[in-house]
This record gives sequence, structure tokens and C-alpha cells, in this order.
Amino acid sequence: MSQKLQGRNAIVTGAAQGIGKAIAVRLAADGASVVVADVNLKGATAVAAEIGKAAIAAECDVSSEKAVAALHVLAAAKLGTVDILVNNAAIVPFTAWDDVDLAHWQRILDVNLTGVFLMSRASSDLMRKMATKGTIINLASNSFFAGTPNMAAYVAAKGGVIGFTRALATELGKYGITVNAVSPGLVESDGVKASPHNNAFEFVQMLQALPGKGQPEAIANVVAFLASDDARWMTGQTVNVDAGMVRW
Ligand code: NAD
Ligand code: 4PL
Repeated sequence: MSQKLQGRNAIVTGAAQGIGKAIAVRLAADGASVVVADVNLKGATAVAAEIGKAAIAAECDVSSEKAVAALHVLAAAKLGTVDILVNNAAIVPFTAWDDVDLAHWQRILDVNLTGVFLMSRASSDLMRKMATKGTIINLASNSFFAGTPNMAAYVAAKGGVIGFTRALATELGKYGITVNAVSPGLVESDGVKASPHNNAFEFVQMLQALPGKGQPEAIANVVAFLASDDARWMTGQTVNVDAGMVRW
């Protein structure tokens, strides 16, 4: 593995399992120090132990302004600054339209969109204070382009993430901070494996240009590229990583 991220400090949210775990493992393999943040502290601690001395586990609910502030106090104290923020944490629901009520809608928006705002607000403020030319990478979803069933609030939140990615790139460009998004198709993550989404692989593969089941490492590869200096001239972009399922 190259050491393209040597000396960089990263926060990955939702890194206790699935795609977030693969991203944390990959950024550390590329030389970064990684804060493995998750609402599931036990899982985050296990991932940090697996990575070794380059990782710190931290409990954080990204929908809580207080928890996000505490996470940044920890990151500033232990690492000094944040060079790479990966907003990966999200709830991935399988909820029939008839069950989409206001409570569901608000919870999904709180975690999947407001969580991205709260983390980006705090990390970019720290980056600016420390004059860090950092980068923010958001996990969107190709469900925004496909209008995937059984996740209406989620699809709406991911559309918000893509819009926010564009706006934040404009706001932060003058500080040398880039903001991009990765948009996965269906990925065989821990969460998907444990949900009815696991039954959609056959259907989704009919739409993909490339055969096979999407794996967390395939997403982590592209996040590692966006986190590296190779991507310094890209900002405000959303990159689909979905075996060619949607093309736009
Ligand atoms: P997952 O369910 O396997 O893991 C999500 C992690 O986020 C868990 O560890 C969970 O504890 C954590 N989390 C949930 N709510 C949180 C909160 N409030 N604060 C902090 N952490 C929280 O999910 P995944 O499939 O690995 O998805 C990761 C990201 O990729 C998400 O943004 C998801 O929307 C996106 N994505 C996934 C797929 C897919 O098919 N798996 C497709 C497109 C996009
Ligand atoms: C195509 O983001 O993009 C299922 C579950 N199928 O979470 C997603 C597709 C899922 C998706 C997603």
C-alpha cells in the first residue's frame, strides 16, 4: 500500500462496521491517523484495535451537536487538526412508503443530512483555525439517481447531501478545503447483509454494467483517492461507484 496519507489526520464517522470500517482501515493503510467514530463505541473500539496504533475509537452520535463538539475537542487534543473528514455515518432503512411517518422522516434527516452538516461545520471550523488545507468526503448514494424503493426519506436526505456537497465546496474553496461525495450503489456491507436490501443484489446486478456484488473496499478505494493530493483539483463533485448502474 502507498503511504500517500502519511502524516494526515482523519475522522471517519460510522466506522464501527461496513463501508465506514473499510474506509478507516484503508486510510490507515495509506498512512493516516484515524479517529474511528461511531454511536456504537464497542464496535468502534474493535475496529480501532484491529487497525492498531494509528487509530483511536470515539463514541459520537453525529445527530447530536454536543457529541460532535466533544469529538472535535478530542480530535484537536489528540491530533492537533483534522485533514480528512469522511461523513459516512447513516441509517440505511428498508421502510415501505406506508410506514414513512414524520418521526421516521425526521430521524433519517437528522442523522443522514443534519449529521453531515454538524460534522462539516465543526471539522471545517477546526481546519480553518489551524489553516489546514483539508478535505471533506461525503457518502451519498446512487439511490438518489435511481429513486430506489423502500427508502424515500433516505433518498431525500442523500439528495440533500449532494446539494450540500456542491454548496460547501463553494463556501470552503477559498480556504483550500475541498468537498466531494462518493455515491455507492448497493454494497454488501454489514448493515445491508442484515436487512431486506440483501435480497436486491440479483435485481441490481441486472442494471450494472459490471457483474458482481459491490464490496465496501471498492468504495474505500475511491474515498482514499479523493482523500489524497491526487484529487486536489476536484471539488463539489459526486462520483458514482456502482459498477455502472446509473450514468449521468
Ligand atoms: P451500516 O449500517 O453497515 O453501518 C453504518 C454505521 O453507521 C454503523 O456502524 C452505525 O452504528 C453507524 N451509525 C448509525 N447512526 C449513527 C449516528 N447517529 N452517529 C454515528 N454513527 C452512526 O451502513 P453501510 O451500508 O456501511 O453504509 C455506510 C454509508 O454508505 C452510509 O452513508 C450509506 O448511506 C452509504 N451507502 C451504503 C450503500 C449500501 O448498499 N450499503 C449504498 C449507498 C450508500
Ligand atoms: C441501489 O444506498 O443505492 C439499495 C440501500 N439499493 O442503501 C442504498 C441501492 C440500497 C442503493 C442503496
